Amino acid sequence: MADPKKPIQPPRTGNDEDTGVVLKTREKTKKPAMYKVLMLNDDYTPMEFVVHVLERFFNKSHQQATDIMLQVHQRGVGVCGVFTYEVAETKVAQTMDLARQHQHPLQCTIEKDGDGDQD
Ligand code: TYC
Repeated sequence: MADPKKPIQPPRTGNDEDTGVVLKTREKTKKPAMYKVLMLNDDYTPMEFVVHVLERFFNKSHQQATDIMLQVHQRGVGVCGVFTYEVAETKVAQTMDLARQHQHPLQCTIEKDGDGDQD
């Protein structure tokens, strides 16, 4: 139940009007920095292995995975996806671990993306 003697307070805003201290108005809207996972070409990793990695760890369809693999094969580098830092790191580790297990020299790297808030 509401207390009838309690004065009704105006709704608070991001700026702290009670103390005159100006706080940041924008609250909880900051987007996380995003990171591209890049795959690099080499002469030895089989094409089918690269397609498999893209399907398994990057959730690509067979067609999408094939397109990305061919882009890397022809141009030297391609984007597997854009993620938060921790997710990007995990996918790179999963890819490189599986490649190592199969003795393929496949390499991935992380690059900061242009999107997200860059304060
Ligand atoms: N160039 C490799 C070949 O001819 C295929 C390949 C594609 C390797 C993409 C790595 O990231 C890669 N077998």
